[in-house]
Amino acid sequence: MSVQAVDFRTGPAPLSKEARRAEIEALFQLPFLDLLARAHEVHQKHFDPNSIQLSTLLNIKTGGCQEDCKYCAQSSAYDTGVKAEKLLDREEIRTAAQQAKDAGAGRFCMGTAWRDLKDRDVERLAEIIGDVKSLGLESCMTLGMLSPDQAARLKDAGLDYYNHNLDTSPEFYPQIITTRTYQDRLDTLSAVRSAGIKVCSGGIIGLGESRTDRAGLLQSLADLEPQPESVPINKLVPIDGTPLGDVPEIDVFELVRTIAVARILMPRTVIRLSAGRRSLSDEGQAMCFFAGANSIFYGEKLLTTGNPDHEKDQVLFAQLGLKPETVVREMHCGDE
Ligand code: SAM
Ligand code: DTB
Ligand code: SF4
Repeated sequence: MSVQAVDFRTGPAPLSKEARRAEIEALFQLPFLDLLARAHEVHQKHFDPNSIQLSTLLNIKTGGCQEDCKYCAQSSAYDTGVKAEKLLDREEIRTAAQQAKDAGAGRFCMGTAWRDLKDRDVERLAEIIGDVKSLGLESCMTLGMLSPDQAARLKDAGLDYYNHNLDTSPEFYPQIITTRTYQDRLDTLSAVRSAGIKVCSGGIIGLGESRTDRAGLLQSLADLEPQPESVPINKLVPIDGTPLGDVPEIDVFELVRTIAVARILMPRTVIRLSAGRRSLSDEGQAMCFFAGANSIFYGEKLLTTGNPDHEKDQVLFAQLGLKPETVVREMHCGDE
């Protein structure tokens, strides 16, 4: 029998990527209730499990995107009925941010259907960030690929978070997007991190990927150093006209498992139950919160599709005893 040599100065050799992937898949394979119990224990240790962070999303530039993301309503490659529009006016965005704040949101997230940020737009976006910050909201933008200089300028303007998703595993990715690479996405995340902006990065489940791909997505996210402050887990919202418009819906237990594994792998990260809540029952959402989700998109619209309205979410919070918080803070336990 061969015995792995251990260097006693450095401890056992770190696991290979393949071995780590196998460990993550083994978490997915735990009996459902055991997995939930483990995830909830981690959640309780790091967060108040009854607190939930609320982010409101506004599409500030709709449609006409040159990328070919197979799930997306805004790609010009597919006929989805979404028309291309101009960047919204500063005043319109400020009004929407004020309304989000009045409704109880703590963060205002702005998205553009762009492949990448153009230098000519940077100063307008900097003004918009200033407006959102002046209302006392956290700011987040998702504008496609960013250069290090652009990220530094957005940081100067006061941007708190940048959202840029890895979407799926590196292996499955080329089946979903061909117009930019996984490495392009990692490069943008690295520019964001170097600029000192907090990283929001997650993915989508229900694209037709395997469980190994879901494990691979979480592995890629958990391997970022440091790990993202925010991880949105989106359940595919099927869009007519896209190549994924009629893929079979993912099982709710698989969504809950994905959130639970994310919570175990990224104990200090705020995990957002993102797109797809309209297709979940209240009980399904409650399981996601128990498994470790502690943030949602709050407000009746995502980018081009619907989301539960404020009133419906407020009823659910009351039923579950969840306290909406503008900022959910990780508790320092000092033992890891
Ligand atoms: N254009 C920018 C980009 O892709 O980086 C920013 C906006 S983009 C719409 C942000 C993310 O939303 C995608 O990466 C994907 O994870 C998620 N998303 C888009 N369409 C979705 C859908 N139909 N269902 C679930 N998630 C979706
Ligand atoms: C994220 O992870 N999910 C949001 C946000 N980041 C930009 C987008 C969800 C989009 C859902 C489909 C739509 O409304 O077009
Ligand atoms: Fe464009 Fe973003 Fe949609 Fe991809 S996800 S097509 S980059 S708007």
